[in-house]
Amino acid sequence: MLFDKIEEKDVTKAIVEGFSAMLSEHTENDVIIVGGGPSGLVAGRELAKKGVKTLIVERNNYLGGGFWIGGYLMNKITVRAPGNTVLDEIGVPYEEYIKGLYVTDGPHACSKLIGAACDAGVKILNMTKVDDVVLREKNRVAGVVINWTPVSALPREITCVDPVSLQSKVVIDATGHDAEVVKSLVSRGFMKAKGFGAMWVEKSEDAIVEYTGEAYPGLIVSGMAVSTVYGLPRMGPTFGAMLLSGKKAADAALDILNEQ
Ligand code: 48H
Repeated sequence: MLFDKIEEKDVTKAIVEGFSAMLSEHTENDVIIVGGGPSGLVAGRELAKKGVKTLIVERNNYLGGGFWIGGYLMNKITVRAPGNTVLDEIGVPYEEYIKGLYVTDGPHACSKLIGAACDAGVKILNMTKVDDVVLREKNRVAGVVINWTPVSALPREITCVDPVSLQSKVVIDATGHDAEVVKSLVSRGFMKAKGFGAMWVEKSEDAIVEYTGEAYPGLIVSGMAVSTVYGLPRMGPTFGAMLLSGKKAADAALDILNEQ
């Protein structure tokens, strides 16, 4: 026999015990990042590299969000300088198309970024949808309410399954255009979101990085969610601002953690 002798029950127990230990450990976190797209992955990598206990919650089974493909289902990713510095850091090769605009392969860039976040020590809870927030004194965000995506997603196959909660000192909304965490506060009248603006790449990327930060006590916005909150123009299928917004979101989270 080529393989060691293992029974079915051993395989099941290995999965159950490993998952349960991870989930139990991450009921309390320094930072929870909602959404494992490019901005969430960069933020997670930066924080984990500095020893911050960080969990990414992702509703899909796969991570990467929109970073697998460029526009119009074509799998070339573009990045404007200085966003390419993040590609350099994680060892993704790219070509200069014209001065300041770089092109790389989506699958290579995305899988490297996922690997880099995992290597840094980020833990991932995928197939899990954030449905709501946990609030504390003065309505400060103190965690997220989660459910299995197949239970939570509409149309619901299964009804009447209560969610559970995870606590954290800081939450980062990196859910892209939908700004899902922000939405749960907007629906209660605690904050406002303008909706993302029309496309204007020159204006968009600087503005998104500039506005990345704490948008509500305990809640940082990152990536396209920044555009949705502040009504900033969108940039279309180019990702430099997503990468640098993730870095700035991590810095903002560190500032909050250091103040506590
Ligand atoms: C758990 C969730 C939930 C939820 C969503 O869309 P993303 O790639 O987000 P960003 O901001 O990192 O990058 C945006 C970029 O991909 C893009 O769309 C650009 C640049 N558009 C420009 C333009 O002009 O349109 O990733 C968000 C991730 C996804 O993986 C979602 O599945 C996940 O968040 N997510 N995870 N709970 N409630 N909602």
